[in-house]
Amino acid sequence: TRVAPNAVAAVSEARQWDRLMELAKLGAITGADGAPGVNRPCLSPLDREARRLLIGWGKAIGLTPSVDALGNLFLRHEGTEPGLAPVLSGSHMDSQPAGGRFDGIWGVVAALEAVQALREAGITTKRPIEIVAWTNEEGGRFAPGCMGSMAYAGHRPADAWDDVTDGEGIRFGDALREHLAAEADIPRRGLGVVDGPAPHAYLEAHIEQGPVLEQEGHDIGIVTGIQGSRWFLVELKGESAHAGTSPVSLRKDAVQDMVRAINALNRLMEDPTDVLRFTVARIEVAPNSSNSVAETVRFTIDFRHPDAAVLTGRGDAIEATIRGAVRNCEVKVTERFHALPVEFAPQVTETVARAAAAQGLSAKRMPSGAFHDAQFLVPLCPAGMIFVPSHRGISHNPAEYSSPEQLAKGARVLAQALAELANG
Ligand code: HGY
Ligand code: MN
Ligand code: MN
Ligand code: MN
Repeated sequence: TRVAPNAVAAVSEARQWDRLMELAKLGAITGADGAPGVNRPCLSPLDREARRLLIGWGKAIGLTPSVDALGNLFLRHEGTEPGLAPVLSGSHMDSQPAGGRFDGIWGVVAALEAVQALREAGITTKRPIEIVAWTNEEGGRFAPGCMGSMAYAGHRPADAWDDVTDGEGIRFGDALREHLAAEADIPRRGLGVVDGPAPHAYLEAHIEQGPVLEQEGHDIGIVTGIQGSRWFLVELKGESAHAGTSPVSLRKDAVQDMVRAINALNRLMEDPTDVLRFTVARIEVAPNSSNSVAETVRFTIDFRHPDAAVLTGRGDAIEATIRGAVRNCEVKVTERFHALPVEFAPQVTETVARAAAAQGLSAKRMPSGAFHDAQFLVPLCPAGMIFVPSHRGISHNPAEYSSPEQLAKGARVLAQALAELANG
């Protein structure tokens, strides 16, 4: 850690920003009010182009790329003791359909920036450091999210999601096979703790995606943990009918039953303290015609809470609440994601706190409302996260913004923390 100051100094604000802007061209979209965002789905050609850019930058400084069976991408910085368990640092490169230029991808670019700074400062680390880009963190194209990190951690079998389809009916298993074939030139590696030892530690840099750090004027978030999340898919099957002739009393109207179900769920999820998060944001209706009564509806539920008892209690009541509210349709409820709340290890959070303090940065300990791949590393090794401010807390929106300076401060804390963890 004594050597870290020159690594910190070697972090380049401009190089990190330029790389992020280069990556932001891949899948660039324009949001409301002209906001520059990205739509870079996992396992897409755009995703592969972004990965090729990253691999090129990594190889240029002597890092070794590899890919595992879920397509998780690693760039390895060798340690002086190569046999030791590595320190892992990274995030995800896939984005929301109307995503921002920083969610996930900054954590991968920051890890590269930190490792590059260490190497340029001539700092060797006892342990290897591996930069990781996890497959499908967002769950936007294929639900659920965090497939890459869940499979790496042995939390679910690697083929658990092969039959999940995207909006065009493409199977995840097929998209993954095509992706791996397109990256056949990159060396293969085993799948995490399924095929090998656990990492020594994991540290993920990520934008806050909330308003706290900016509102309170802090540079760094020392993330203490992540709340729990549960995702459900609800499928209602009624009967299509003529909007003009069919009597309402005889209808099996899937949209009307969806409204009844959501109203009942809103009552179940009431929380005057506004801690609980309940979101319905993806709805598919068929036949989706203005004058045919809806035959089927599929809608998603995203339910989150920091308290495991509430996550279980209210989450387990979701299906019965829907069945009690629906009048005329058949109901099918499938749970697609269940991530328990996690607390990060003091060994990592204190390393982050010390680095921020050493660099004279204002830091705040805070939980994460967003889920992250780090959630699935917690059972394997000491894990933690570093946040930087998000302008007005906007994320999962093209207007998402963090400044070059804010991102550079995060990368400097990451560089110092990685230097310490990789020599521990
Ligand atoms: O939804 C989430 O919390 C993550 O940002 N994908
Ligand atoms: Mn993210
Ligand atoms: Mn996200
Ligand atoms: Mn994440």
